Amino acid sequence: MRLARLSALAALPLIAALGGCVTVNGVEHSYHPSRAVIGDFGEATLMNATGARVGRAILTQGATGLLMRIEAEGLTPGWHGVHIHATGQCAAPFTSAGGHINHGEPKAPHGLLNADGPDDGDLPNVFADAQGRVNAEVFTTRARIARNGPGEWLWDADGSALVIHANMDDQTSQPIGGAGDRVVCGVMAAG
Ligand SMILES: [Cu+2]
Repeated sequence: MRLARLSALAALPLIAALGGCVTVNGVEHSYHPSRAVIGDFGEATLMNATGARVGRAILTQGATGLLMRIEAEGLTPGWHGVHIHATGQCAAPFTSAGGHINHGEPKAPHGLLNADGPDDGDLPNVFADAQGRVNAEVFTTRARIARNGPGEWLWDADGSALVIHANMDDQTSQPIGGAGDRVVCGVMAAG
């Protein structure tokens, strides 16, 4: 019993030392560029080409990427390409939103299924039901709203926009996978 107590006491400095190590690692971890601090939120009001509100996107920062919930209506039933565009301006026909965010060096071609891609703005397609409604969540490791972490920072000087296209993105062909016109656009902003 006495020996056990001594052992336990002897172990205390070791536990403290281990704790210190964990803390040190934790501090290093928090500065590691491959992880973001969780907790930042953002949103985008989604507009169609006539300027009507057709939905919203809710952005939530995760440790390794950005989760985006997309709720929209009034779309053509079927698959639609969705991308993060480089400029936070949504004046119809939404060319004001610029090209896709693609700040990598060297810049990568478009397409989640492109052997040399994807670019940073690429996202999976979303599906509009028979009533033209979309409810989806997409996740990307190539964009962030946290100040530090993986991916391109969406709160840069000219902002960013979420764009839904008329057609499905084939995730391979240039420049936008055949996704066609920009039918919905939302300026993304900190929440
Ligand atoms: Cu696009």
